[in-house]
Amino acid sequence: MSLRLTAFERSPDRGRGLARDMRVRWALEEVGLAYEVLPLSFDDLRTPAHRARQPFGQIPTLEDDDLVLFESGAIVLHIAEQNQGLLPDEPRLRARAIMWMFAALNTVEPPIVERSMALLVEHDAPWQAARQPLLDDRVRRRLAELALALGEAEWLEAGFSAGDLMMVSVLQRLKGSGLLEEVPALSTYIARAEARPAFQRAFAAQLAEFRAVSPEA
Ligand code: GTB
Repeated sequence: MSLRLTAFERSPDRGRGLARDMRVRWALEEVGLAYEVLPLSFDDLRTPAHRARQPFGQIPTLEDDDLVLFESGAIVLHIAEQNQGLLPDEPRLRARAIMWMFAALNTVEPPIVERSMALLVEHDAPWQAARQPLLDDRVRRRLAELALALGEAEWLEAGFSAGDLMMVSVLQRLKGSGLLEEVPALSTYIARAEARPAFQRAFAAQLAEFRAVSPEA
């Protein structure tokens, strides 16, 4: 089996592991699969060769022998379904874990991405100052609801699953915003996930790749 992942050649996050290849690396490490990385520049993303892998010209993609997948959620689900360790075997428990993957991608990630895009690309817009508190509150609401669902538990369901992997990956984009710090239960949840050896290995790998092309960093 040969696995090849596409990632930014120079991630704009400068090795903070916030781009969506990180969740795939983490999943691969959790199940113990080796993979190679194809680093792509922003120009490479627009080439026909990459569009054939990813019609929207984005990373990540995963080539699993002759199977080509895009969409980080679909890729992590594929890894979790084909290997032991990220989804329970029992069908109803498995469905619950997959449900949390969808919740992360469809319910929690959109307000987080909208908020960070507003800060990144709309910061000079005349409406930005009035809109920002609204975007912050939308994120706050989701964080409070998620913290309530998590309660005192370590993970969203009985054991760590692809649902937690995806949820934590989505929440990490809020680091430094101050919003996570308002919800200590979620900060602890993220720290617990980041302490996993598989996360540590994935994080170190992407950081080493970034440093190799940006020695000044
Ligand atoms: N829904 C797709 C998926 O989940 O795979 C979304 C993929 C996506 O948004 N990819 C981004 C991309 O390729 C990189 S991850 N963008 C290039 C383009 O569209 O031209 C998003 C991202 C980028 C940078 C940071 N950062 O620097 O903190 C965080 C997240």
